[in-house]
Amino acid sequence: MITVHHLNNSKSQRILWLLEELGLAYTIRHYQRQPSLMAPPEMKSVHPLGKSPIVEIDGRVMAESGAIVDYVVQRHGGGRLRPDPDSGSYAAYLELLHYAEGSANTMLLLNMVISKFQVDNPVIDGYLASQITLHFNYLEGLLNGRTYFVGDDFTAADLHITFNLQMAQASRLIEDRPALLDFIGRMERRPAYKRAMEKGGAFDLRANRA
Ligand SMILES: N[C@@H](CCC(=O)N[C@@H](CS)C(=O)NCC(=O)O)C(=O)O
Repeated sequence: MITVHHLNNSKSQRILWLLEELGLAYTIRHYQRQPSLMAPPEMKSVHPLGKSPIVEIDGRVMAESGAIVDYVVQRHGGGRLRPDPDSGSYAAYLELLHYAEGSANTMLLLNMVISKFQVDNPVIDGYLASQITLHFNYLEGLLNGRTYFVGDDFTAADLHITFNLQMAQASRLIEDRPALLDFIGRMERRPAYKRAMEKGGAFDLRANRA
């Protein structure tokens, strides 16, 4: 049995959605963000970082959403939701999977911190603006003329990057990027996404904004 320690309005939404896409059985333990938006302290009794998601699977406890997605797809996906490792798309799949929580999340977190603490520094503002343009041009370019980010089929990398795009949407960073907004809409209309939303409870990333 898989247990997802699910914090509201957080990256554990990815894991619920993934498990729904794969039709795997799981239970959810729900946690609510504190007024500070931090996770409640009891999550630290499950994993020392106490951040979401945390998943109990195959007798171990895992944190880091990208690693969890990769592990579940490899060990329990039966070849679904990823390109064949011998295909040309596999490297691009892995790249996007790691990019989401690496480069993309760094930029989004920087944006969140700067707006939350109302940092007013033209050098920092200029750097951030250039990074936002760089990363969303990159993502738009990857999707240009395509239905999914990698190959012809929906993969776990599409699922994984959706959270970053939803964060960007909530922070009004991609209002002028219809292809990315259209992608989010298509992902949110997937039946497995809707089931994950029903089971995970209210999900609104605007609540995490400054
Ligand atoms: N890179 C980690 C990020 C984990 C993380 O920071 N999760 C956030 C929710 S999206 C969290 O738990 N925030 C509350 C806190 O830091 O206490 C992952 O992808 O799992």
